[in-house]
Amino acid sequence: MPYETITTQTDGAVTTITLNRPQALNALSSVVLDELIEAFTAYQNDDSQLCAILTGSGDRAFAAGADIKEMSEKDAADFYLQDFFAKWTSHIVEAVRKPWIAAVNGFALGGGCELAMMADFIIASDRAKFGQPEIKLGVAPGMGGSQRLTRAVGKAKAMEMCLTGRMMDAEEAERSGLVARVVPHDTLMDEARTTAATIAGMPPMAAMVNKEMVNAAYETFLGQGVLHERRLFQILTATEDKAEGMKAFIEKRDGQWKGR
Ligand code: CO8
Repeated sequence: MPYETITTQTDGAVTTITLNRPQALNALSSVVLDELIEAFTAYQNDDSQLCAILTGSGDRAFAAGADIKEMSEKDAADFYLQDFFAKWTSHIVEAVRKPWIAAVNGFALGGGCELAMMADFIIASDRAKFGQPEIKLGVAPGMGGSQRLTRAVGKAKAMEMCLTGRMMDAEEAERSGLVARVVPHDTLMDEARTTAATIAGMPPMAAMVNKEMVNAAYETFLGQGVLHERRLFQILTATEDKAEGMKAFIEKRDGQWKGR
C-alpha cells in the first residue's frame, strides 16, 4: 500500500524512509506517525534488510517538528487519553532492534530533533539546524528531547537550547556530540548510503548486539552497563559468525556471514 506522507525504498540490504511533506517542512502529523511506525515495522520484520536511513524530502527540512496546526486543535485530555507520541518509543525506539541512521538534511526542530535523536546516530548536512523551540509555543519537548539532548550535548547546552529555543548549526552539533559526522549538503545521501551499506555488510546479529550495548550506556549506571555488555559479548562468542569472523581474520580473507 503506498503511503501518503512518507516514501520507502530498498537498495540491496538498505531501506531508505523519507518524510514527504515538504510543503509543511515535513511536520510530523498523526498520519506521519502511523506511517513511520508501519515502515519501521516492515524494516524490522524484513530479514533481507540490515540497515535503514531516515531522511526528509525537499532541500529545507528533516522535520520542523510535530504538526503545530494539528496540535493546536487538541486539549490536554486528548493528549493524555491518546497518549500522544507514546507509540514512537515502543515501535520505533524499542521494537526496531536493527540499526538505523538519521540523515538530517535541514531543520530538525522540536519533534523533528527528537525523532533524529531516536536514531542510532545522526549524519548531518552542513545546512542542518537542530533545536527544541517548543518553549516559544508555550510547551516543552514531549518525545524525549529534554532527556536525549541533555545526554548528547550536556546540561549547559541542552538547558540553553530548551530555555531560549535557539538553534544549533551542524558544526556546533558535531562539536557538541549530537551528530556523528557533518558532510557537504549535496553528498548527504551518498554518505548515508555508504555508511548504511557498511553496517549492512557486518554480521547482522553482532550489529544488533553492538546497538543494544551502546544503548544500555544510555539507560543504566556504569557498573550495570558494563555487566550488560560483558554478558552480551559472551553470548556473541557462541555464534557461527564469531567463529567465521575470527577464522577469516586468521586466514586473511573477508568473512561470510550467516546472521547467527
Ligand atoms: N507544524 C506545522 N506546519 C509547519 C511546521 C510545524 N511544526 N513548521 C513549518 N510548518 C509549515 C508552515 O506553517 C508553512 O506552511 P504554510 O506555507 O502553509 O504557511 C510551511 O511549513 C513553511 O514554513 P515557514 O513559512 O514558517 O518557513 P520559514 O522559512 O519562514 O521558517 C521555520 C522555517 C523556522 C522552521 C519555521 O517554519 C518554524 O519555526 N517552524 C516551527 C518549528 C517549531 O516550533 N517546531 C516545534 C513544534 S512543537 C513539537 O515538535 C512538540 C513535540 C512534542 C509533542 C509531544 C506531545 C505529547
